[in-house]
Amino acid sequence: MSLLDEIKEKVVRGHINKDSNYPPDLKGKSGVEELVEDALVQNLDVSEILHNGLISGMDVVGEKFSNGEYFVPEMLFSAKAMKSGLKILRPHLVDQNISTLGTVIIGTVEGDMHDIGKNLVSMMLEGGGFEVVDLGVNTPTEKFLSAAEEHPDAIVGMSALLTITMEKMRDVIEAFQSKGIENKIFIGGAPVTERYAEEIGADGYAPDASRAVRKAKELLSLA
Ligand code: B1M
Repeated sequence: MSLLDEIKEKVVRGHINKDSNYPPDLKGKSGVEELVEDALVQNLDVSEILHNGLISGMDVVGEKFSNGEYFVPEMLFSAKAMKSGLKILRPHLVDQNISTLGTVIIGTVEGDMHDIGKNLVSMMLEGGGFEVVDLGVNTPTEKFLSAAEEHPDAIVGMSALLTITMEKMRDVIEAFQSKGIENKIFIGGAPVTERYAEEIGADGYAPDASRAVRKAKELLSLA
């Protein structure tokens, strides 16, 4: 099994590191942390580690949840394992020396607790030279509004992973419009599409973290 496949498998099993007790049969064996470190030592491409190891592991978790093989606790263990890997990759995704191109306010919409994708977008934006104001998860409309009022030149990014919570994006955009707040808004997240972005009047859509950076530059007329 390749190192990337091993990372993927350990994300699927939710095994963080050698000391983790979960799952019991893997205690004492390398987990996501050790394997991501190994991959970096072996000079594997950071983007490969991210996409073909960590993210593809989460895709399998999603399939297992859909077909009833996994429940919320298993998803949570996998999410923790994924985050432990992302933490190690972070310095490689974020170059601290790049000057600020502009500010991006970002948050996962109200009712939605998914933050892995949003955090990845934040990291890539920081790596791309943006200052990020991260509002976290379950972000009420008012919080987006007050952050935008505080940062009138910033662009606003919203993330949603649930079909029911993505409707909150529409509410936020309507609230911005009715208050005459003109910050540009872009959106993303697994159920979100370009067409949906157009429908609700968002200024942009990005399907993944690297294209989120491109979109942010485009919205600030930097691309
Ligand atoms: Co949830 N969950 N979950 N979950 N979960 C999904 C999203 C689901 C698709 C699983 C499934 O059924 N196959 C499903 C949603 C179905 C739907 O509505 N269409 C689902 C469900 C149903 C639920 C609950 C309702 C389960 C329950 O309680 N019965 C519940 C809801 C809780 C809530 O939010 N209120 C729930 C809970 C959870 C956990 C807490 C256990 C955990 C989240 C932990 C965390 O985030 N801290 C979790 C997880 C881990 C998932 C899956 C397995 C993985 C999500 C993930 O992190 N992917 C997910 C299935 C899946 O997506 N395969 C699933 C990896 C991440 C890198 O990708 O977030 O898509 P993603 O981000 C991408 C792009 O979308 C994009 O860039 C990122 C990187 O390329 N992107 C943006 C994201 N935001 C962007 C913003 C941008 C631009 C691009 O601009 C601003």
